Order: sequence, then structure tokens, then C-alpha cells
Amino acid sequence: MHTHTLKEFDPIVLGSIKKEQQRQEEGLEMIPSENFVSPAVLEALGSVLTNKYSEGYAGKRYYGGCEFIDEVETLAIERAKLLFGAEHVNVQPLSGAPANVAVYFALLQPGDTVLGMDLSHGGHLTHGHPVTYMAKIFNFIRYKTDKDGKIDLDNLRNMALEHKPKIILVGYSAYSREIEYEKIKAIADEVGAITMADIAHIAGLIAGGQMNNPVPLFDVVTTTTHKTLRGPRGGMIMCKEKYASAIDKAVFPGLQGGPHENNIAAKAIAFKEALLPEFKEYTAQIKKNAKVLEKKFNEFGYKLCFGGTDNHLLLIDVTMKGIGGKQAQIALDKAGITVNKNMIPDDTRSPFDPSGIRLGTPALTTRGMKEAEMETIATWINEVIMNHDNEAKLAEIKTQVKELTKKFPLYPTLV
Ligand code: DSN
Repeated sequence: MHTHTLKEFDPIVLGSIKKEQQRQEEGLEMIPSENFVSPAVLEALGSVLTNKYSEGYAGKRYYGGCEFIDEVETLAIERAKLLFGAEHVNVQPLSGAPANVAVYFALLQPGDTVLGMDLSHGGHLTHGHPVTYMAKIFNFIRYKTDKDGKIDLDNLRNMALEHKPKIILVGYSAYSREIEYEKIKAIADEVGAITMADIAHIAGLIAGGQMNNPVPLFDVVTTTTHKTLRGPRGGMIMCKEKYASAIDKAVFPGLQGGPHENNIAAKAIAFKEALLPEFKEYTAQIKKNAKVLEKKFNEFGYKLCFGGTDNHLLLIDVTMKGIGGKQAQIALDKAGITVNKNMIPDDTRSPFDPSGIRLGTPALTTRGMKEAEMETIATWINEVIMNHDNEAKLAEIKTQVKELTKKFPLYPTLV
């Protein structure tokens, strides 16, 4: 029997894990799609459930020995239904991109049209960007936001009337505003389209009651479980009963093999956490913290895309400070602040060096940081951008960042 521990057997991998843990502890994680899971979620991820094959669904598996796996998967489904008010839930998608692909294959024929948001206006690669294989199979038409940064509903309706999409898709990865699901649904009903929302970024805010919930209204809703929802890295599809069989068949056997049941157990735990009253407070604080950043960056004279934020993230045009998104990301990294460079609407620069940075508050809020810390952090970010070629200044801010993070420890020793 192989009984070695990581420490005994592979100090090299252990060393990398330790360094990454230290990076997370000592830095300010502001990539809006990242978060820190609880020790309970980490325990489930590292559990013996990883050993088990369980193709199929609870009560209808292709392998023996699935009685406890069925318990775990059923629990995850029931908790997700409760959390979002869903009729049907599939917790097997390995992540957000495979969840979206499964929905397309479940509900579309090759050549069918999907109306989704343009990537530079906050959409997602899997919403039909030409570099994806889905764009070779289905016909994606892209809508945009208007000059005020709102979803241009009149234009969306005109495009829907013109292109007769089979699916109208909302839900975004860099869009910072609320979504008016009723209005989108009315347009979809007018043209006979299926409504789909990808709530990966805002699922936690919805679960915590801080943003509109499309699940009771829309036909299909996809999400990841690792962003604001603060669970393990994974995906999930919620849908009306009418689409349940097609969705389940598309996930398995259509696209995936054995589900990752250690991960599904971790999802069940994260959903239990999200059902607690504390999660409401947590998600309310995410939004309050983002509002402080909005105020500070306005004061510092930055252009906030979409005019500001209603959720956990900000997309900031940094070019008026004489710097691009790539340079800003690199300088912030040197100061211990992690963000990502990001395209802004109709960006004229390249995706590798776009005009913007995208940043958010979910991970810092998990650490317990509040309005006062956000004021300080916004000031540091501005200082980094204004002094991006001053290595001494960046090192000085990094020292201050480290001091702050010590007051908000993340994990008891795990590795
Ligand atoms: N990579 C995710 C994000 O950062 O928003 C989306 O897939």
C-alpha cells in the first residue's frame, strides 16, 4: 500500500503549494473571479471521494458501489435547489465553460443562432467568441452595451427580431451592472427564444439576496461554483423541468465521463455555507466594498466602464494615466496586489495589452476586510499606477500590503 505523505514523497510539489499559500496569505487578491474556500471545502476536495467512478446519475449509475456517492450528489442538488429556487439542477459540469457547452448541445442544432454579449463589453469567451469551437458549430450574434454602459435593450430587441435566435444569453464576466431579467424574458418571449443566464460571476451575490435572481424566471441558468459562491472549482446547470432530460443527457453521456465526486461533495458544503445568514452579510459587504472602490477611483480621475458598479467588480480604463492594462497588472503584481488586465468596451488595444484592469472584492471580503481597508487599497492601487516604473515605491507598497494582510489571516497552517 502506498502510505507516503506529500511531505515525505514529493517535497518539490509541496514546496510549490507552500509558496502559493504564502502568496495568497501575503497578497491582496483582487481578481473578481477568485475567492478563498473554507477549510471544510478543502477537506472534501482532498477526500477519498476522488477515488470513485460514478458515471450516470443518482440511482442510475453505470458502476457499483455508488450508494454514498448518490447521497452526496443528491444533497448537493437539493441544497442548490433551495439556494436558488431551481426546478432541476445538474452539479456534474466540471466548470463553467463545459456547463455552457452542454447547454448549447442540449438545446441547439448546428447552425442555430444564439444572441450573446460581445466579449469586450463584458461577455465571456464561451458566449460565442470566434476563437472558440462553439462558434464554428453555432451562429453567435453579439449585442453590446450603450454609451452609458447599460445593456441596450432596444437594440437587443431589434437584433432578436432580425436574427430570430434560439437562445438569448445574458450574464457576464466583466460587466458591473444589475441585469433586468424580466425585460430580457419579454424580448425572448416575443421572438420565441429560450432564455439562458450565465451567472458565474454573481451566483454568490444572487444566493445572498444581493442581486436579482434569474433562476425562477429563465429557462436555463449556468454558473461556476468557485467565484462569489465561494465553493470548489466547478460548474452547475439549473433549468426548468422541461429541459432537465436534455441537459442531463448533454452533460453525461454527451460530453463528460465520470463526475468528480470529491468536488461535488465540496459543492454541497459550499451550498450549505451559502444558506447561512452569515453569507447574506458576506455578500452585502462585497457590494459595499466595491462601492468604496468606485468612489475612490472616481476621485482619482479614472474612467469606470459601465459608469460604476452594482456588483462585486469594477472595469477600469487606466489609459488616461499614461499606462496600459498589462503594465498596470505587472506593476500591481510587484506591489502584492493581484488584478487582471482586461479589454474595455470596443477596446482599440490588443487583448494582450488592453486598456483596462478588472478588479473585485469577493476574496478580500472573505478575509474580513471592510470599507476602511478598501480606502487604503484603492489609494495604493492609484499610487502603483502613478509610479509604475518606480521599483522602490512598488517595494514600499508591497511591504505595507504584507503588514495589512497579517491582520487578516486566511488559513490555519494547512500544508
Ligand atoms: N476566467 C473567468 C473570469 O476570470 O472571469 C471566467 O471564465
